[in-house]
Amino acid sequence: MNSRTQTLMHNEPHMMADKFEDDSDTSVITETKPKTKRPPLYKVMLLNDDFTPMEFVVLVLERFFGLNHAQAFEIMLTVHQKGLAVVGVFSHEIAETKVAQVMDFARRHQHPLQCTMEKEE
Ligand code: TYC
Repeated sequence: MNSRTQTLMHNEPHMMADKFEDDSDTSVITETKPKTKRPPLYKVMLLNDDFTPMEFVVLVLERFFGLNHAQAFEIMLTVHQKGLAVVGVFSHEIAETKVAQVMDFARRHQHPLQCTMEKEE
């Protein structure tokens, strides 16, 4: 039984005709609560590399993740120093779009910048 299902069983006092067939009164009530499950969220991450210019990463964070210049610079530095950072958390569809936009923008400018997504646990 899980948290969404409650089962109530009840056996009335009874006389059994023989000990192998118990057809006595038994009631079973099962209530199932309708459960709405929230969709999973996905972390979008930027990865560090040795070649993409810092200002290009800042521009990416401003353009595709709606950060102001100070926020963008701070997250760029975190990626530079730690190797990667989560830059946002989104639905699967939005996360996929962000990754595609960043990868396409980097490719068009011939920078090796990598952007990935991962399910949030
Ligand atoms: N490490 C790069 C440099 O020194 C800057 C950089 C930061 C690159 C963040 C990628 O996701 C990145 N030019």
